Order: sequence, then C-alpha cells, then structure tokens
Amino acid sequence: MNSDIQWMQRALKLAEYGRGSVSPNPMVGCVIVHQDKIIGEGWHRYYGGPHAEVRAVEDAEKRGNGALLPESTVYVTLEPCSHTGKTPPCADLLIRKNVKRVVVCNGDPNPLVSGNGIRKMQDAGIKVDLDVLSSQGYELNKRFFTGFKQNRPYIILKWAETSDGFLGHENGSPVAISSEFSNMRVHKWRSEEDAILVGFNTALVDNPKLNVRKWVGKDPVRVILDRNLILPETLHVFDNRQPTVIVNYKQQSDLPAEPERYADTSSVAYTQVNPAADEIQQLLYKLNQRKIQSVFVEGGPAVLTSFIKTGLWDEIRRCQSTKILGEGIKAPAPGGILTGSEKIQDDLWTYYKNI
Ligand code: AOF
Ligand code: ZN
Repeated sequence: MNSDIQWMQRALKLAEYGRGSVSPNPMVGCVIVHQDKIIGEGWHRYYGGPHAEVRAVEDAEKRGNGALLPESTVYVTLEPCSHTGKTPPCADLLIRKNVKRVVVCNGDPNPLVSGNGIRKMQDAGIKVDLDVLSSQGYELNKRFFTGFKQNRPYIILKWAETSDGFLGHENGSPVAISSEFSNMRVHKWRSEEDAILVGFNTALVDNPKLNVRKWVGKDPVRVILDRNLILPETLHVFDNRQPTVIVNYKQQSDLPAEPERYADTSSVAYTQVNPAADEIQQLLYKLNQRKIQSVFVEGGPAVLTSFIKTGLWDEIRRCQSTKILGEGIKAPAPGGILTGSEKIQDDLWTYYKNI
C-alpha cells in the first residue's frame, strides 16, 4: 500500500533523530496512524531509555487518543522486541493496547528477539506486515546489523592524500593535506562512530588527540595499536580525557561490557590479541563484545592497507587535495565499488563500499 510507504518514511525520519545517542542500540522510529492521521509518534532517544513504541503509545495517550489504539496501525522501523532488556517487551505493550495492525521495516537480528516479537503479535491476533522500505532501514542501522550478522563493528576507512597520491613525508614532518572544511567534516564523522582507530606509527609520529573539537558531538573511544606496549605515556592518547584501548600482545584489562561505563574507565584499558595473521579479526571480535558498533580508521598506511587486504571493512572515504608533494608515503589503493563523490572546498572526496 502506498500509504504504508508514506508512514514508514515518517517513522524512518523519526528514527534518525536517535543518531549519536542510542548506540549500541538501533535507531528506531514509530508512528501510530488512525484513519489516515497520525495520532501518536516517537523514537528511541537514548541508550537504555524507552523504546520507540513506548514513546509513540505515550504520545497518543497524552494527546487523548488512547481510545483509538484498537483501531490503529503502528508503523515501526524495527520488529518490536519480545525480551526484557533495560526496558520491558514492546510486543507485549502493543498486544495489551490491542492495536489492529503492525507494519515493520526490518526484523530484529538480536537473537533475544529475531522473529519472536512478530510471532507473539501474530499469535495475539494482530495483523503484521513486514519489510516495508527494508533497504532504507538496513542502511539506517547498518552498524547495528553488521554487529549481529558479522560479529564485528562496521568499519569505515578514511584518509587524505595529495593530488600525486601521498599521505605525507617519509620523515613524518607535518603537512596539511585537506582543507579546513574537510577537517570539520572529519570531526563530524568521528562523532558519529563509537570508536576511532590508529596504528602505532600514527600515534607516535603525529601524536593525535583523536577527539571531536571542530564539530559538536561525542568523542569516540580511542583504539590504538601498540603491540609491544612501547608508546610513551606522554602522548595525547594517554591523557585520560577519553576512553582509550591499547591493543597489544601482553596485557589485558579491557573496557567494561556496558558502554555507559566506558566513561568511568579512569585509566587506559588494554585489549590483548595473539600475534597471528588474524590480529585484526581478533581485535574486531573483542570490540564487538564490548558493544563497539563502529570504528573510524584514520591510518596510517600500513593499518589501512591491512584492513583493505583482509576485506574486513565496509566503507572508504578518501580525500584528494590539490596539493602536490612529489615524494613521500604512498596512499593505499581503495577497493570495493565507487558509490559517490563530492567537492569540499578544493578537496575531492570519493566514497567506496565493500560489497
Ligand atoms: C524495539 N524498539 O525502539 C528499540 C529496540 O536493553 P533494551 O531493553 O533497550 O533492549 C535493546 C534491544 O532491543 C536492542 O538490542 C534491539 O534488539 C531492541 N531495540 N526494539 O522494540 C526500539 N531500540
Ligand atoms: Zn522494544
């Protein structure tokens, strides 16, 4: 039905408002419709808070529309949950409110739900329709789906290179490649991901802060590769201003399992991997267990190349500036398929997807 698409578009729009505050939960929106009018709507606003369906039902009741619920259709972007997590099951709520029909965009891959929410509602006599605008829903929650389907975070590789294909000088002396607007955009992107990762050389030579300061948003967890624990503690990444994990061969203290407690991590945490070819895979599995849903990888070249080689990546965002260096560290070759490009000041950004 065309109107199903229209209402689901509205629900997806609402879900989007949760970006940046619901991870590791999915972004979810919900619209309740009675005779072609919205009588209540809501979205999941923050991790641990009420789910979208709860907000939408509350909204309908607050507007005095509670009595219309049994004659209404609920549009929700994710299968209503059937489990008690931080909040009670949404499927039970919709059954209790006796709604007429529920239209769902995506099934919930969480094994605690995965079809049970749908079944529960159908068993209670609610008509349920699935997969309305499912590819938009998948794109919206790609980080959440990747975590459950591939047991790893969603990986975005980013780098800036000169027009002759260099990342910087061999001797590490600083060189500004991308424009100030590009840099602001990169900080916005940092704020959208759970973690940011750099290799040993980048941490040592560039001494980056890896925070969000050219945009407004939350700082990601810093993930630093320091296999033999030899990075000096005078580096910015050890400043205890942001949750930080050092990936190494020797020591384990790890982040807490619940993301809301990362901020309490008063000192740097250590994640151990075994020296083996699948180091990246081991690390990604561990981050996934720590509920880190996405990682923004900012270099350097060896780290970027090893992600590209293992195939364990989802997106590349490459900036090419007009600067010419003549010599230096060669930029990696992007893989996957080109999905788009745009100009920011003098920089050309090209985007790739691994499919
Ligand atoms: C819904 N509606 O708006 C969301 C759902 O710990 P909890 O109680 O917040 O549960 C988190 C899980 O619930 C999450 O992993 C996902 O499976 C589902 N999210 N479900 O019915 C919502 N955000
Ligand atoms: Zn729920």
